[in-house]
Parts: sequence; C-alpha cells; structure tokens
Amino acid sequence: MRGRLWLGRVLVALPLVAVLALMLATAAEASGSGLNPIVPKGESPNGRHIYNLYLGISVPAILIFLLVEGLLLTVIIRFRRKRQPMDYQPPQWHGHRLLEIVWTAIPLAIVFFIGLFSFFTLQQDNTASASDNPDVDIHVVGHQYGWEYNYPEGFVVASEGLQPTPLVIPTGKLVRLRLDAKDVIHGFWVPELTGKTDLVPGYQNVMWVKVDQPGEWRGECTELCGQGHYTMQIRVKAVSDSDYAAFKRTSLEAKAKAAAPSPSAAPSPSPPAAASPSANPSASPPPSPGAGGNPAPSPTSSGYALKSAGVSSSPTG
Ligand SMILES: [Cu+2]
Repeated sequence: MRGRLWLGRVLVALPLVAVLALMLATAAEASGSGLNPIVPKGESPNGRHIYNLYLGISVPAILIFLLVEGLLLTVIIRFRRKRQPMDYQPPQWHGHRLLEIVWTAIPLAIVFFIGLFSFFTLQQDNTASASDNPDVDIHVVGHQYGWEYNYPEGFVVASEGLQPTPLVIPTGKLVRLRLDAKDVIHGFWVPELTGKTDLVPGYQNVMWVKVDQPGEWRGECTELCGQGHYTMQIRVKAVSDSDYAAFKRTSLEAKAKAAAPSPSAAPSPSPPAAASPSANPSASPPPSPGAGGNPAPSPTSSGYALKSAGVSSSPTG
C-alpha cells in the first residue's frame, strides 16, 4: 500500500519536473543567456547541419534513455524484495550468448553511426565549402584580448572589449574566415551562425558562414585564454550588398586618413615611458588603429585593455 503511494508521488512529480525544465529552457532561450541546452537553429547552412545532427543524435538518445530508465524503474518497483517470498531467488542468467552479443552490438552500432554522421557533417561544414572559391575571404587573428579582422581590400577592423566592433559581412555570400592566433589558443564561436573553431598559434584553421538575411549576432571566445578572456566578445553583422560596399568605402577612407601624415598624429619626440607616472595618456589623442597595424595592448591598472577599437564607425544605420 505504501509502495503504491510512493509510486503515485513519483508519477505526479515526473511531469512537474519536465514542465519546470521546459519553462527554464524557454526562459533561457528568451533571455539569450546561453543556458538553453538546445543548440540554435543556425543562420548559416553549416549551422543548420549541426542543428540537424544535434536533433538526429539527441532525439534517439532521449528515447533510449526513457526506455532504459522505464525498464529499470519497472523492474525495481515490480520485483522488489518486499513483494517476493522470504527465500526467493531470482532466476540466474549466466552465459546467455545471444543476449550478450545483442546488447553489445546495438550500442556499438549506435556509437559507430553517431561518429560517422558527425565526422561527415564536420568535414562538409568546416572545410569543403571553405576551400571552394569564397566570395569574401577574411583573415581573423585573435590575441589577448581581442580580434583583428583583416579584409581582402587591405583594411583591418580591430575589436576589443565588452562593446565589440562588428565583423561586417555581406548577405547571400560565402564568407571564408581564416583563423590565426598571436599568443595562445582562442575560439571563435557565434552560436546562432554555426559551430565553433579554435584559433591556434602557428596553424591556420578555416571556417565559413553564409547568411541569407541581414542581422546581428553575438558570440565570444570559447577557449579560456587568460584573465581578460571574458572581454573577447564577438559581434557579427550581416548587411546588404550596398551597405557592405559603403562599409568597405568608409573603412578604406579611414585607413587612408590614418596613413596620411597629419599634425595631430605627429609622433612624440620623446621615447614612450609607459611606467612613468608623469606620462598622462589623456592629454594626447588616442593612437589610431588603422593602416593595418595592431596597436600594442596597452597595460591598464587592471592588466588588460577594456577599450573598443576599430577603423570604422557603424557602417550602416
Ligand atoms: Cu580568447
């Protein structure tokens, strides 16, 4: 009698827990907190393939989980000792060869197919399309703590800090990202576009995106790369062709302006004294990051720069 009451409680609690989990996942999705266990659908075709792979693995896995746990609970509850006669011995099943082969072969086959599908999806989505002729080829360099987007036209967009400068890409075009790192391993991940790829010093990784609609997405470095790791935020902005042309124009203009000698940007005749307390950085204009040069990370009191630097202001409205 008490057992049945306990079983009833479990049966009532299970759907409640499921509903609570669903509510939490929905709230996480709505707030964009990144706590949602469900992978985003992917704005880029390779992102959608990862989403499909995720569903193809997760749905059968959940069904198998429910089957195994259901059988386990049934056996635990139905055949518990209290229900059996005092000297009851359950049937002993040693050496049932066929059964042992079956329960080894089925999981082996499942794991094999998961590996096979994952391998081909990753091959197809990380390298194949990217080694074709891309429409836009951007060289992304990660450093402690920020990003440098080197465009084929010769200008560089630098992004640092919690208000990142966007990586601007055109819609409807195959954009290849060649990934490098200057110091330690970083990771480039914008979950709503596609999967993540590491940036490894001395080794070039490649990824690609192709976005159909204009929009803006956030991401961040996904390798713990040091104290300022959390400041390595990413913004990707997809714009129409005309807006992309305007972005390139303003970026090239900014680069030309930065390269031209101007009295305000005259180099200081005295050697830089970073450690000298008399040097007042606010008295001089900030160095422009244009002309393809990467400004050396300026040590601040907290040990890492929290500023955002970029050759372009927002290219579109
Ligand atoms: Cu990093």
